[in-house]
Amino acid sequence: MRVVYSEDHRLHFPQAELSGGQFVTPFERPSRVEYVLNRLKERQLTDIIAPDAVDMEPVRALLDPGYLSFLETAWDEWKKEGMAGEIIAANVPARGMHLDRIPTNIDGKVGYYCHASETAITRGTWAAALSSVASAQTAQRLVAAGADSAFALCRPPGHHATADQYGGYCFINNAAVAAQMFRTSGADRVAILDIDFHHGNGTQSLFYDRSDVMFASLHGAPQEAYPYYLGYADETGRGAGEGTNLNYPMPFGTDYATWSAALDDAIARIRAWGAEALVLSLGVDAYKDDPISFFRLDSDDFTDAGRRIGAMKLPTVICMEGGYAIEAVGINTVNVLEGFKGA
Ligand code: 7XA
Ligand code: ZN
Repeated sequence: MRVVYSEDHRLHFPQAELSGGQFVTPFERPSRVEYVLNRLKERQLTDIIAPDAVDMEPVRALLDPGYLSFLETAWDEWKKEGMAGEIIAANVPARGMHLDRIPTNIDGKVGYYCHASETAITRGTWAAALSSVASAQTAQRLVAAGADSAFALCRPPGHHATADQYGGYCFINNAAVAAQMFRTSGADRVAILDIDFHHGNGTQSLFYDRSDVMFASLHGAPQEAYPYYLGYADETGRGAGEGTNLNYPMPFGTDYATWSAALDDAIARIRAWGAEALVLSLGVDAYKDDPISFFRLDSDDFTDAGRRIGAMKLPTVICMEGGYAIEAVGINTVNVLEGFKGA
């Protein structure tokens, strides 16, 4: 399986994440990618290429122009305003406030376009986010041209990013852009399967009203887990999209037996719906030792999950999302890829 990856991910390296009332070294850090690359090489998966230049058209087709312009200029505006540190949202429009009037002050704009303040923007965030979505786009083009699958080693990840908000370490929704590109390259029905521990609220929101893209997500129940305010089982889609949104929230301590039963159900629903192409949002933070998650999957379980997903035999783009048990991120990610290929 070809791997697409850009060294420009390193341009996004925040020094701080707001966690537990403290500033800590971000869990989402550049070395995550190094662990995956090292493991790929250990397993002789060395067909690794750099992405083509980003194509903004499919990005613009999905995302709000004001949001894209904000991401592009936020760092310069922040510095011009005399802010000393990294960009961290300190104010957000809360219940009862205007959700439709965008402040001109950068501090106000940051809150408007952000949904979670753990995520910092730095000087290189925009360039890194573009390189990440470029990897997803190149992977999609490879698959559209006939490869059975390709792995986009995206960083920063994307599945929490909506049309106009960043958060959860995500800025541009890489998987959503790949799905949109499958639509324009001829697939009538595209499924996005999200196995990251966290609900893919951004992906859900981007396709919630659409009947041509199915979204299925296995995740920690929102009562207990970030992103907290979306991801319930009764969110099934709206209007034309009714029935094409599938959420599988699961409680603290969920093991592979329960998790894989949900996976099988999602796979059966995607198959029955008639998906012609698949985008896999691959987070490996359902791992038992992940520091910010609470499922109990073991490394071997990721191989089995990859096998089950590969058995769908759909043209598949795999986009990297989360996973923070740093020593195991490479093993677990590559286990999914090997299981997928072995199916
Ligand atoms: O899949 N998403 C992640 O792995 C990011 C989760 C961010 C949690 C931070 C909570 N403040
Ligand atoms: Zn996650």
